[in-house]
Amino acid sequence: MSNGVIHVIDKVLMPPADEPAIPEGCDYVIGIDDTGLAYDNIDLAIEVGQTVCWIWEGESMAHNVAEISEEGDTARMIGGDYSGESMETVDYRLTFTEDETFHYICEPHATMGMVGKVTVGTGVQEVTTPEPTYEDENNTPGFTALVLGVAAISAVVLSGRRRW
Ligand SMILES: [Cu+2]
Repeated sequence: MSNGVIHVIDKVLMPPADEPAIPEGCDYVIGIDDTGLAYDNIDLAIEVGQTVCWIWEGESMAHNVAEISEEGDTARMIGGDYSGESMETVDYRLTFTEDETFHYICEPHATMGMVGKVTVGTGVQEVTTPEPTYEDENNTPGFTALVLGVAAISAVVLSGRRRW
C-alpha cells in the first residue's frame, strides 16, 4: 500500500528522460557538451566536502580530466589529480576537502580550449606556515654550544701539543 504511494510521488518527481539523475555519491556531474569538444560546466562553484563527478559515456572522442598548476597551462601538473588516459567513457570523481580553485584540462583538447575550473569554498587555499617545533627552537643554541665545545677541546689539544 505504501509502495503505491511512493510510486506516485516518484512519477511526479522524476526528471525528464534526457536529464539523467545525479548518481549517488556525486554532488555535481560534469559531462561533455553538444559540441563534443568541451565540458558542459566549465565554471562550477561548490562547497568544501562536496564531490564532483566527471562522467561521460560513449563520446565520439576520448577526453580526460587533468589538474593543471595554473590557469592557461596546457600540460598537466605532475602529481596532480588525473583521471588517466583520455577515454570515450569516463567516471572520475573528486571530493574536495579544502578551499581552493581547481583548474583542469582535457589533455588532447586543452589547446582547443577544453578546460574548466571548480571553485571550492572561498576558492583560495589557506596557506599555513608550520609552527616551529620544540626541536627547531632549541637546535641552534645546542649546535652553537657543541661547536664552541669542540673548539675549546681543539684549543687545549693544540696548546698541549705546543708544549711538546
Ligand atoms: Cu577532450
